[in-house]
Amino acid sequence: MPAPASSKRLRGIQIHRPFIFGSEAIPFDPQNRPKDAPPDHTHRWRVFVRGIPMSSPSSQSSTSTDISHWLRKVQFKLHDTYANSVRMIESPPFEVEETGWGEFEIAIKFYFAPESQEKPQQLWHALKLHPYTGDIEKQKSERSMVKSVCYEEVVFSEPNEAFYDVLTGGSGAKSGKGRGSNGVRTAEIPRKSEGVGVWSHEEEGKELDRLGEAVKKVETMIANEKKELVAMEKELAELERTEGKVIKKR
Ligand code: SLL
Repeated sequence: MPAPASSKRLRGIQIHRPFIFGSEAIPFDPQNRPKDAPPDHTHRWRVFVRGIPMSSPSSQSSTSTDISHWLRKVQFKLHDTYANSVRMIESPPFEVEETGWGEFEIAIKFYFAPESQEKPQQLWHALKLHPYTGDIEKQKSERSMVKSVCYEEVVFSEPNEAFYDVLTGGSGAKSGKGRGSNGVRTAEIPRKSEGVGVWSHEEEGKELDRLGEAVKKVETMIANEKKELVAMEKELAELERTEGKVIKKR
C-alpha cells in the first residue's frame, strides 16, 4: 500500500517550472478543403500546452521537456460557437485540434498533480488565425502557418513534501531522483539531462545560446533596416532638392 502523501509544506522553498502555450493555425487550401469541415470554416488550428522544446542533435525533430509529472490535466474552454466547448485533456499531448473561421480567447486551466494539493490555475490565450507580424502579404499568399506562442513559468510556493519529490524527481520520482549527490533534497533542476524530456542546466544553456543567436540576428536586421532608411531619406532629400517638396492633397 502506498505511504500517505506528506502534506507538510516546505518553508521558504519556491520551485519554478517552465512551459510554453499557444496556437498554430493554417488556412485551408481552397482546392483541397477537408471534407469533414463545415462550409464556413476557413482554417485548421491547434491550441497547446507543452514543455520547453529541446532540439535533438541527431534529428531535425524537436521534443519537449516532460511536464506531465506536475501537470495532471488541462482544460481548454473554446468559444461557445463550438460544440462541447469545454475540452478536458487528461494526458499529454495537452492540445486541442479544431477547424473554424474566427479568432477568440481560449481559457486554459491547469490541474496539477493531486499530491500538490494546489488549486487549478487559469490563463488566457488569444487564438490567431491571420498573420499579424512580419511580411503579412507574403504569409497570406503562401498560406503559411500562423504561430502565437508564449513562454511562462509556474511557481510553486512552499510545496508539500510529496509534491516536492514529484517536482524534483521528474517522471522518475519513485526512483529517488530529486536529491543531490549527497542524498539531500534539492530544488535545483539537474545539471545534465538524463534521458529525453528532462529540463536541465545543460538544456537551459543550449536554450540561452539559441536565444543569443536570435538576438544577434534581430540586431543585424535592425541595423540593415536603419541603413536602408538612411539611404531612402537621402534619396528623398535629393528629390526634394531637384523636384521640389511633395504637397499632399487633402
Ligand atoms: C469573431 N468573436 O467574431 C469572434 C468569434 C468564433 C469562432 C469567433 C466556428 C465554430 C463552429 C468558429 O470559428 N467560431 O462553427 O463550430 O471573430
